[in-house]
Amino acid sequence: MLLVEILKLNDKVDNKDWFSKNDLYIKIIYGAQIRRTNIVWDKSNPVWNEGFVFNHNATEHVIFELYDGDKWSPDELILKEKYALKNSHMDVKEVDVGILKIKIGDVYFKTREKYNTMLKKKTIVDIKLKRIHEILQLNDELEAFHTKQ
Ligand SMILES: [Ca+2]
Repeated sequence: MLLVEILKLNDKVDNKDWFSKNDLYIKIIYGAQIRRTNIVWDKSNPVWNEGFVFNHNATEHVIFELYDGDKWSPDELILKEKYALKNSHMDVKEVDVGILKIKIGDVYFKTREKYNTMLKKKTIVDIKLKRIHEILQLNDELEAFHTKQ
Protein backbone atom coordinates (compact mmCIF):
# COMPACT_ATOMS: atom_id res chain seq x y z
CA MET A 1 0.00 0.00 0.00
CA LEU A 2 1.18 3.46 -0.87
CA LEU A 3 1.35 5.93 1.99
CA VAL A 4 1.18 9.64 1.20
CA GLU A 5 1.48 12.20 3.98
CA ILE A 6 0.87 15.82 3.10
CA LEU A 7 3.04 17.80 5.51
CA LYS A 8 3.21 21.47 4.52
CA LEU A 9 4.21 24.08 1.98
CA ASN A 10 7.92 24.97 1.98
CA ASP A 11 7.19 28.38 0.52
CA LYS A 12 4.44 30.88 0.90
CA VAL A 13 1.87 31.17 -1.83
CA ASP A 14 1.04 34.65 -3.10
CA ASN A 15 -2.35 35.92 -2.13
CA LYS A 16 -4.83 34.75 -4.72
CA ASP A 17 -7.93 36.46 -3.44
CA TRP A 18 -8.58 40.19 -3.50
CA PHE A 19 -10.79 40.19 -0.43
CA SER A 20 -9.64 37.20 1.61
CA LYS A 21 -6.51 35.25 2.45
CA ASN A 22 -5.53 31.91 0.97
CA ASP A 23 -7.57 28.90 2.00
CA LEU A 24 -5.45 26.04 0.80
CA TYR A 25 -5.90 22.32 0.38
CA ILE A 26 -4.23 19.55 -1.61
CA LYS A 27 -5.88 17.06 -3.92
CA ILE A 28 -3.94 13.81 -4.39
CA ILE A 29 -4.57 11.82 -7.56
CA TYR A 30 -3.19 8.28 -7.94
CA GLY A 31 -4.84 6.62 -10.93
CA ALA A 32 -8.56 6.54 -10.20
CA GLN A 33 -8.02 7.10 -6.47
CA ILE A 34 -8.49 10.70 -5.42
CA ARG A 35 -8.18 12.12 -1.89
CA ARG A 36 -7.96 15.60 -0.45
CA THR A 37 -6.76 17.29 2.69
CA ASN A 38 -8.80 19.65 4.82
CA ILE A 39 -8.75 23.34 3.98
CA VAL A 40 -6.41 25.44 6.11
CA TRP A 41 -8.23 28.77 6.22
CA ASP A 42 -6.54 32.18 5.94
CA LYS A 43 -2.96 31.00 5.64
CA SER A 44 -0.39 31.23 2.88
CA ASN A 45 1.97 28.78 4.66
CA PRO A 46 -0.35 25.95 5.72
CA VAL A 47 0.62 22.83 7.68
CA TRP A 48 -1.63 19.83 7.08
CA ASN A 49 0.11 16.73 8.47
CA GLU A 50 -2.54 14.46 6.99
CA GLY A 51 -1.88 10.88 5.90
CA PHE A 52 -3.59 8.87 3.16
CA VAL A 53 -3.23 5.25 2.09
CA PHE A 54 -3.75 4.09 -1.49
CA ASN A 55 -3.91 0.66 -3.08
CA HIS A 56 -1.10 0.09 -5.55
CA ASN A 57 -2.11 0.35 -9.17
CA ALA A 58 -0.46 0.49 -12.58
CA THR A 59 -0.04 4.28 -12.47
CA GLU A 60 3.61 5.25 -12.15
CA HIS A 61 3.09 8.73 -10.76
CA VAL A 62 1.11 10.65 -8.19
CA ILE A 63 -0.35 14.07 -9.00
CA PHE A 64 -0.64 16.80 -6.39
CA GLU A 65 -2.90 19.78 -6.97
CA LEU A 66 -2.91 22.83 -4.74
CA TYR A 67 -6.24 24.63 -4.55
CA ASP A 68 -7.51 27.80 -3.00
CA GLY A 69 -10.92 27.05 -1.55
CA ASP A 70 -13.70 29.60 -1.83
CA LYS A 71 -17.04 29.85 -0.14
CA TRP A 72 -18.71 31.89 -2.88
CA SER A 73 -17.02 30.75 -6.08
CA PRO A 74 -15.41 27.59 -7.54
CA ASP A 75 -12.11 26.51 -5.99
CA GLU A 76 -9.09 27.77 -7.89
CA LEU A 77 -6.26 25.48 -9.00
CA ILE A 78 -3.00 27.21 -8.05
CA LEU A 79 -0.45 24.61 -9.07
CA LYS A 80 -0.04 21.03 -10.15
CA GLU A 81 2.95 18.77 -9.45
CA LYS A 82 3.77 15.26 -10.63
CA TYR A 83 5.82 12.78 -8.62
CA ALA A 84 7.23 9.71 -10.37
CA LEU A 85 7.25 6.49 -8.33
CA LYS A 86 10.42 4.39 -8.45
CA ASN A 87 9.82 0.72 -7.77
CA SER A 88 13.32 0.08 -6.44
CA HIS A 89 13.32 2.64 -3.60
CA MET A 90 9.85 2.64 -2.17
CA ASP A 91 10.76 2.96 1.50
CA VAL A 92 8.75 5.76 3.18
CA LYS A 93 10.75 8.99 3.03
CA GLU A 94 10.33 12.75 3.14
CA VAL A 95 10.57 14.51 -0.23
CA ASP A 96 9.88 17.90 -1.78
CA VAL A 97 7.49 17.99 -4.69
CA GLY A 98 7.71 21.54 -5.96
CA ILE A 99 6.96 23.73 -2.94
CA LEU A 100 5.12 20.87 -1.25
CA LYS A 101 6.74 18.79 1.50
CA ILE A 102 5.42 15.24 1.69
CA LYS A 103 6.23 11.77 2.95
CA ILE A 104 5.71 8.99 0.46
CA GLY A 105 6.47 5.28 0.13
CA ASP A 106 5.31 1.70 0.37
CA VAL A 107 4.33 0.94 3.98
CA TYR A 108 5.26 -2.73 3.52
CA PHE A 109 8.54 -2.10 1.68
CA LYS A 110 10.81 -2.99 4.66
CA THR A 111 8.91 -6.19 5.41
CA ARG A 112 9.02 -7.28 1.78
CA GLU A 113 12.77 -6.58 1.55
CA LYS A 114 13.38 -8.62 4.72
CA TYR A 115 11.55 -11.65 3.33
CA ASN A 116 13.35 -11.32 0.01
CA THR A 117 16.76 -11.51 1.74
CA MET A 118 15.59 -14.46 3.84
CA LEU A 119 14.57 -16.30 0.68
CA LYS A 120 17.87 -15.47 -1.00
CA LYS A 121 19.79 -16.84 2.02
CA LYS A 122 18.09 -20.21 1.68
CA THR A 123 20.59 -22.48 0.00
CA ILE A 124 20.02 -25.06 -2.71
CA VAL A 125 20.74 -27.76 -0.08
CA ASP A 126 17.84 -26.48 2.06
CA ILE A 127 15.50 -26.61 -0.89
CA LYS A 128 16.69 -30.11 -1.92
CA LEU A 129 16.30 -31.43 1.63
CA LYS A 130 12.82 -30.00 1.81
CA ARG A 131 11.93 -31.65 -1.50
CA ILE A 132 13.36 -35.03 -0.35
CA HIS A 133 11.39 -34.69 2.86
CA GLU A 134 8.22 -34.00 0.89
CA ILE A 135 8.78 -37.04 -1.33
CA LEU A 136 9.45 -39.29 1.67
CA GLN A 137 6.33 -38.01 3.37
CA LEU A 138 4.34 -38.62 0.22
CA ASN A 139 5.73 -42.18 0.02
CA ASP A 140 4.74 -42.80 3.64
CA GLU A 141 1.25 -41.55 2.91
CA LEU A 142 1.01 -43.71 -0.20
CA GLU A 143 2.19 -46.76 1.74
CA ALA A 144 -0.36 -46.13 4.46
CA PHE A 145 -3.00 -45.74 1.78
CA HIS A 146 -2.09 -49.04 0.11
CA THR A 147 -1.87 -51.07 3.33
CA LYS A 148 -5.39 -49.92 4.16
CA GLN A 149 -6.75 -51.38 0.91
CA1 LIG B 1 -10.06 31.70 -0.77
